Amino acid sequence: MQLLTIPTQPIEGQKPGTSGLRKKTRVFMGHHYLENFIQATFDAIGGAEGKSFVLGGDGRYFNDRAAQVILRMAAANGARKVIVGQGALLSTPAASHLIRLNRTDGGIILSASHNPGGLDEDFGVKFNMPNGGPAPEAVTEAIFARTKVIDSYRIVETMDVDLMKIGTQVIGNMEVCVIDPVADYASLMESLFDFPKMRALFAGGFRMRFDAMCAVTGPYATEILENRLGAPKGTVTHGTPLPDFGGMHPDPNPTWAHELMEEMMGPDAPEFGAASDGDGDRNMVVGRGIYVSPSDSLAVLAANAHLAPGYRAGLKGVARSMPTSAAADRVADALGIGRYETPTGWKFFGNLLDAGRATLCGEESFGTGSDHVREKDGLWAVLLWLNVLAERAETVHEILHQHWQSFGRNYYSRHDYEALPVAQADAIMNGLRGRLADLPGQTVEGMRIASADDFAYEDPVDGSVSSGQGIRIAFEGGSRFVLRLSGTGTEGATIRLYLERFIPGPEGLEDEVQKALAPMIRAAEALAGIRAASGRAAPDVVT
Ligand code: VG1
Ligand code: CO
Repeated sequence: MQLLTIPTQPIEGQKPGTSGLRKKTRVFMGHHYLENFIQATFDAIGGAEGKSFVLGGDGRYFNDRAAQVILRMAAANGARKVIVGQGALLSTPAASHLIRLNRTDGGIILSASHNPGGLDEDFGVKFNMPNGGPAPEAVTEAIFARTKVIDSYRIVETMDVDLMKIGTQVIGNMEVCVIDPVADYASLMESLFDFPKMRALFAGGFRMRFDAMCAVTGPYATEILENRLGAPKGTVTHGTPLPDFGGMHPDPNPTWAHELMEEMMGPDAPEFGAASDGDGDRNMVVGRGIYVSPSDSLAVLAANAHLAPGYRAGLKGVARSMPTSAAADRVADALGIGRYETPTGWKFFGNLLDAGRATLCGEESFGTGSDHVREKDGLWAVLLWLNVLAERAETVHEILHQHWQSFGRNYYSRHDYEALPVAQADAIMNGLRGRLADLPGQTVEGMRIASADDFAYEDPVDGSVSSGQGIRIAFEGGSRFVLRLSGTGTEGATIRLYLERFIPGPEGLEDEVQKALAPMIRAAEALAGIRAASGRAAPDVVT
């Protein structure tokens, strides 16, 4: 086996976004592209010498090849040990758990999450810290800085490791431990939730559908729902991870998980439905005939988490990303616990979780999680819902409607304008940004603007500041819209328009969402002019 130092040159654009580096698969497969980024990552964390890591991905095209390259590079950089999921598979939350469980020095997750996979689709790499959470901005900036000056990378020449064989193999002095990707994660779930009660629920005829969207959650959901909780075989659909996700777009929302939505809204719908994304950190939850928005899901889970054994002692606090609706805030206030508003992306929750300030976290983009790991966790959220359903013996419909009666309802929707020309998207954002100071006090669509700003966050734990995190226009009475650019896309620029309208109740809680938001939608167009500037008649995706 030969240790090689390969000369290379910086490659432009290796800047991690909201969640790791995401590019077209062919770009990642390009000459030295992956190698440069991995070497830059090792360099940015002070080298890999003597360190241990977790490695796995969502099974998309190039996952297996990339894993072999990373193993050879880890060995060449002096790593002591790498724990790999069998078949190079690990869901993002399972990887986070394994980092914590084995106290490794971090982990490398191969995924472009909810982006489609395949030779002509997307690939991604993210680095997670020893706490199991995504690298914070200071680290991703350091990685990016290294990619700009890199002149060589280290790799060993050797045969592929057999990643299907459970057990320990070696590359030079480095151990490669291939493990069952599901077992430790399933035990963690069993420690948090009342499995006997949930088993009894299924034994009593409760029906559920879980759509794994041909992505990584399939084996996890099958083991936990069908094998351990006794849900009938076939409860999990699209349960085998495929390199191109079977052509599906593994984004669990009503648009992309339409098969599940049709079943749940149909005549013979099961009681409960759920879906997860490419790497298993997102979730969508649906009841028979009723869709639960992610913001509402976070609020309902915050109000009911104490019903599950792992959260019986109560929550320390609830954190949500800024564009997520304020529904969870009112639950936190009612519980008398802390609440936090962070920029988009899970990396901003890590400090709050580590410091014991927050127990539950959530994002409007179908992400929910807790302090059991340091990533959002799709299956965890579904199991917490199941545990609540088993305890309360009520339907999703009843639980959601009672929640709105108690707390009021935040009508909520996100409108995505995808793959706009970058200059056009920037012009729209800058146009609105330039007028922020003049907006407060003005009236649009009969609503008075209470405040307008570009969100900046000061981390209450380490004092770091992140600015330019989204333009917020708030109206009197608690309604608002938010505009920000996506940091996960691989083509052009995507503008996300987040719309929210608060109705305290008891009247007006049952309206159709887009209808209830119509004044906000008109106000956003009047002020930001997305449709006027882009010529698009409507958003590409509405969630
Ligand atoms: C999107 C979501 C954000 C989420 C991120 C990663 O980012 O809006 O809430 O944390 O994806 O999720 P952006 O910058 O495109 O809006 V995942 O499941 O891709 O790891
Ligand atoms: Co994801």
